[in-house]
Amino acid sequence: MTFRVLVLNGPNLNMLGTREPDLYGRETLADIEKSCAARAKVLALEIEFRQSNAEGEIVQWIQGARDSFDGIILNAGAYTHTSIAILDALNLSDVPVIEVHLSNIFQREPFRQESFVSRAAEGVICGFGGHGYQLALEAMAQLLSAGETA
Ligand code: CA2
Repeated sequence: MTFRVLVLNGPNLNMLGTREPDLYGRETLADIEKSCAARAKVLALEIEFRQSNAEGEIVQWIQGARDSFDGIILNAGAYTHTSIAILDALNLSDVPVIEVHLSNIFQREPFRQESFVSRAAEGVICGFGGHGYQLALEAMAQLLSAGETA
């Protein structure tokens, strides 16, 4: 069975690779998408990779995931720390969620150390830059195949 995973990226992540390389690395979001596609192939996952700066669009994508995807990997950007709407959508989605951040949010400002997304996530991967997405794909593959046999 091939599992389908939706990889969602929130506001400003389309700017990756242009500024603040010390914090977020030099990879662009397109680079991260490419390495995710390669990793997904090895893991026999089908992925769809999307980015939006709009909270409502992210909510709609999460709502739609229920019917079309088996899991969600989410870097909600700054909405991580503010959006109850995204948290509610994740709770309604009925699929496993893995939260990813490029930076180690726990080493940063106090307001970044709070995550609404974490309340709905199976786990959180942060601080490994773009490689964190690949770690999340591995964790998701394992989670979904374990669920299949349980
Ligand atoms: O570490 C992460 O992945 C974050 O989700 C990134 C968000 C930030 O608001 C979260 O607290 C942690 C910000 C993404 C901003 O991306 C930029 C890309 C290039 C230049 C500047 C910012």
